[in-house]
Amino acid sequence: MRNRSLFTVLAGAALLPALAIPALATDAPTDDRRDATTYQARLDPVPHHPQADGGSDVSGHATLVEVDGELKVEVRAYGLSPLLPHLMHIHGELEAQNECPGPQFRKGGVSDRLIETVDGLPSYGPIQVTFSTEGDTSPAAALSLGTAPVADADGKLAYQRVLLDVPNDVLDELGDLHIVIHGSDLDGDGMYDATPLTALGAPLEAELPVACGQLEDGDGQARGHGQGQGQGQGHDHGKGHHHG
Ligand SMILES: [Cu+2]
Repeated sequence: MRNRSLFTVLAGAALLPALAIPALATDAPTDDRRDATTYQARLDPVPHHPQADGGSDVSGHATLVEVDGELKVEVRAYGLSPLLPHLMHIHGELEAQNECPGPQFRKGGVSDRLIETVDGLPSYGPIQVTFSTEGDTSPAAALSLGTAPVADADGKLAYQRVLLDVPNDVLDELGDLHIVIHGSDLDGDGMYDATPLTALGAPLEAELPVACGQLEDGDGQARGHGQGQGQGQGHDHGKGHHHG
């Protein structure tokens, strides 16, 4: 039963990849920028054991702009499993320091060579916000593959949405929180396998964290609103491959 409903959800998501790439050229009127605060995160691969992660090598960039309690989110990521939905969240313990997990967090769960979502919780903290394509953006939607953004055939993902229901205590703490992207087709069969299940009760491939980045107050003077592929952000990407 569980497997069947998972496949139904995945099939639905795969049929509607266009939904994941909203071309919002004209968006909310943020021009007057009252009290706008910008946060940026460089997303780097989660350090699974390289022989256990199916060659996963996901990078990306997130820009969050908070204006009057609304949160405009833009995420671009590369190297994701193509044509599959990728759960994305803001993680973090409020009023605490958080960080992206290092290799020492591989322990536990299905595999001691993978950093499963639960394995990483002590590092990046619990889910606070879900970057869904529509509807609920709360932690309740954290595992909803049907509304998760879908990567294109090249493994690229572009997500943009204005979130209206982010709690104020989360908005106040954004500078201490993290963005995590999930989902890796470990065996490369073009789908998320229904098993094994992790401690979350979710299929490992669908929930495996693949990229993580710390949000930093990027205020200054928003260098290049709507920046392109993340170059010139003052970070050395080091990876040198952006998959087109
Ligand atoms: Cu997450």
